[in-house]
Amino acid sequence: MTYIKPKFRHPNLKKNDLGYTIDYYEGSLSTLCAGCGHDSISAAIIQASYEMNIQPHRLAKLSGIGCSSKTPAYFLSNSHGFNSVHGRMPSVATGAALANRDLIYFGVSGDGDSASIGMGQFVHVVRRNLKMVYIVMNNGCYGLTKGQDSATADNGSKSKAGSINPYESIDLAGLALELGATFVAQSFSGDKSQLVPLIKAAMNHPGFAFINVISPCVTFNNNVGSTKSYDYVREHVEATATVDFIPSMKEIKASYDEGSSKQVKMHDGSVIQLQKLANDWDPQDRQSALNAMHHAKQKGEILTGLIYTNPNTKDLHFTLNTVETPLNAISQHKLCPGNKVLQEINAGFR
Ligand SMILES: Cc1ncc(C[n+]2csc(CCOP(=O)(O)OP(=O)(O)O)c2C)c(N)n1
Ligand code: SF4
Repeated sequence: MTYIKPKFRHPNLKKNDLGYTIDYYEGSLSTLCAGCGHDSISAAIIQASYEMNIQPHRLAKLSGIGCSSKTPAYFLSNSHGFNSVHGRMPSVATGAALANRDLIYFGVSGDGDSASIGMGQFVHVVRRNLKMVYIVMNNGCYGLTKGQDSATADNGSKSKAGSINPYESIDLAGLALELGATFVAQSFSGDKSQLVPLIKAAMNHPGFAFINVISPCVTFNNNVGSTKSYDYVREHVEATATVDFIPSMKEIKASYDEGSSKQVKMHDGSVIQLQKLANDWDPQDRQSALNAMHHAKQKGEILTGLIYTNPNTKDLHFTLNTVETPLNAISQHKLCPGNKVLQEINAGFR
């Protein structure tokens, strides 16, 4: 098999506002199994970045280890990237973001990467409210190491080898909500029309934006009895709302029934337009979002869509009162102002 992607493209491919066609946002040829949900998520990231007119060099992709963490090689090849150690993506993202707040930080992880070895890092990046998009490609197993149950595998779910998972699962979206995340969404790799606007909204969120995407592993966890298989997820998906992301400056064209429609205005004037399916749920009320998640779990449903957001959040840079200029653009004189200034700072602590 060759990993070189053919360069042939239709000459009439549509260009975005920056003059780029969608292939400019692609990566190298995927080496994942044919049908893997992760490839569909990469396609949604490519689509969202193209439609949002993202300058690829303004974005940094970060990941840990796993089939999911390999995907940054398959999207946005013109962006920055750092494939870190298993479960350690959040600390690399924190360091990079604190050094340069001018980039969009896009983290990709797996359920093994985030809910087992990386759990300690995950919870702290949520509570610190680092401004980044954090996507978990959740297949309920360790795909890369041949399909062992992960901590998000549902209690009672059957593995391909026939064993039943005896443990309670960790609900990463619920956990993020409890820890104070201000953007929590859930989706399915097979629902691009929902996933693309969610990714766009997440990229525009001024704090930590979490998207848990159920992403079936066709090789190790797509069997009858698995609750992360394509068939099971399709039968149990329950959307909170249809989602549409309208960038600032764009006219809102769609009209919705009063009562079921909700607009969430973001800091830059863009709007998340939701056509709600559940009347007792308010995406800007954390308690109602938690209730909606608990109800769905009781009914054995997978709640998808934007579950909660607070667009008026303050991120880690605000909390730490950091400088606005990226560290690599600060002059040597300012970074190291000399002994006299150091003495004054030390005197201030006495
Ligand atoms: C420190 C360390 N421990 C264990 C491993 C072995 N390992 C590699 S990937 C992986 C789990 C991958 O599962 P997940 O994050 O869910 O990603 P998937 O492959 O399912 O997309 C494990 C345990 C490792 N690479 N490094
Ligand atoms: S092993 Fe599973 S998660 Fe890994 S590429 Fe194959 S289908 Fe995807």
